[in-house]
Amino acid sequence: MEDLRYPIGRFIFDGQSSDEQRQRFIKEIADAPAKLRAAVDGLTPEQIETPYRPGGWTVRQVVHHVADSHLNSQLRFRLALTEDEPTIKAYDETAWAELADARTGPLDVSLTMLDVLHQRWVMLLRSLQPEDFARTFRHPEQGVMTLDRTLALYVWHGRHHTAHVTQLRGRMSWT
Ligand code: NI
Repeated sequence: MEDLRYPIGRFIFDGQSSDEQRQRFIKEIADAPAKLRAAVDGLTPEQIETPYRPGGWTVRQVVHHVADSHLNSQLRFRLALTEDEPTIKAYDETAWAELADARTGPLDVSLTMLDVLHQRWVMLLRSLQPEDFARTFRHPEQGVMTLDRTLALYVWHGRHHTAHVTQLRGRMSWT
């Protein structure tokens, strides 16, 4: 049976990445905005207002959520690199997705935000040494996280939400 909420499965991480895996992940971070843009390309206004699953976010909310989420993640990388295991700020992603701009704003604003945000993120990631990926921050609810895990998580996160859109398009036979 098709899992509408987890089209690519849940996030799995086995502890540490090799340098080769990290380079592949960084390439995926670099390519992610274009993949999300391609996934929504050509959708009609009505299609953009369609929830990706019954009771789920609309395509529009998904796109704005990715921008909100990756903005927060990028900040966490910078905090972990410049402070000693900082406690980061969690946020209520469900409530953010209900703010007016996330419910009604043009997709292109967040797609453009992701383009430039990921350019800056990739510049940072490419400058890191292998040992930098062992640096940590503390999430107030989920505990201590390494940058290795966080990098893998946000590769998964981009693919996960892009798959919500591509899976919906396939299921609805939208071309
Ligand atoms: Ni998400």
